[in-house]
Amino acid sequence: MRETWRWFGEFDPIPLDQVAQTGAQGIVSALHAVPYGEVWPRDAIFKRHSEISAAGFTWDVVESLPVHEDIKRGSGDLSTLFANYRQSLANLAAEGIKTVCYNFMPILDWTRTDLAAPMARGGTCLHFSAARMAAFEVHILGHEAARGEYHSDAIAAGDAWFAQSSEAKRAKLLHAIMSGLPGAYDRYDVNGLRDVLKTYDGLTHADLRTNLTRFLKEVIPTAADLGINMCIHPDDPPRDILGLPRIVSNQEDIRLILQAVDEGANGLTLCTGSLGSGAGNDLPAIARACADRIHFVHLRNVTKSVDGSFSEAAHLNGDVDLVAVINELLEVESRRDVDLPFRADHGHALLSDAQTQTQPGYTLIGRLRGLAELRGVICALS
Ligand code: DNO
Repeated sequence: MRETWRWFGEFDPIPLDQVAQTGAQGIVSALHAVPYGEVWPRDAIFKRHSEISAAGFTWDVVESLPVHEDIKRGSGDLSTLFANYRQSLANLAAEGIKTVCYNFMPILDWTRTDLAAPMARGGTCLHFSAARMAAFEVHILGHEAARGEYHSDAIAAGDAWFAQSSEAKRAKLLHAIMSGLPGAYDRYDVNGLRDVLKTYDGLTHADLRTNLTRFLKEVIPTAADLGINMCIHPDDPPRDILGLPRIVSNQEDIRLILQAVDEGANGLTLCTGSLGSGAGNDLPAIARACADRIHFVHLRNVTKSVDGSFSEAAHLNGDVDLVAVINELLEVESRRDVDLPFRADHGHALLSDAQTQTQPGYTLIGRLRGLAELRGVICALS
């Protein structure tokens, strides 16, 4: 398995010469400053690639080439957006970058309610409290119907939290929920979020699936011609949120997507942390079932609670059996004769990490710890 490290370019306070000391060989990066829907210019790709190469790395994966919201909503004439996406793929292929990750989560990317939850022995982790998410949906956004979407314990605890929460705590919660979008993207305030949510009013799971299939039919043939493997990232958390449908949350969802355009170029980012926070998801089984179509791997762990909450755990300490997942992946690699790029996805904020304002979860020491542990597992199993 090929060790990679996510680097946010100009938005990353961790320079590549420090990343080099982690031992990772490849970089996962994106042009975060390009607005969604616009073509990634060839010269900007070249510049990023040169920086990465000059530091002694390969640029192995693009994460992400974002999909414009209009494509997810299926609204209006999408021909320019599809053409732009294809052009970005062509520009990436011309620079030799052949693995492209994306997601199809409406509006938000990953969602947490606490970006610095204290851990027992020091350091902090990212945390999703079903209670606070429920409080946000029900009380702050005013979506009474959301009560039906959460475990009764989470609803009760969320009501109690809201009743005693200060304005500052509510603002902090909004900030945490909005933090999943790296780079220069829109952050919404409560009214802005309400407005953008309205643009998805009435969109069902079936509609979103139709829109994803349409997107795949528009871009996968081009990707295949260019030798690019596309790999969809699962929903995080793998459940509907804010009343928005989500369609990449479990093994059956993934099966439908891979089948919708049944070609190798239509693949999966196996994210053990995102899928791992879904109660019914068996990660080694998903790895086995999707073996031929996994092109990129995020290794991360979570500890789940019955009410739907979860905390990001140390890479080898959570509910997901990462040793078993890695074992499956090593088999996939030998059968397909590929070297799958993986990265230690997220890390705790440990030791001096607290002094550097990184993208949430993308710490130096926490991820280095995760990578080192995973490297040990891979080495032992191989
Ligand atoms: C979170 C990441 C996601 C991922 C996108 C891919 O840390 O795994 O934000 O990059 O969902 O499109």
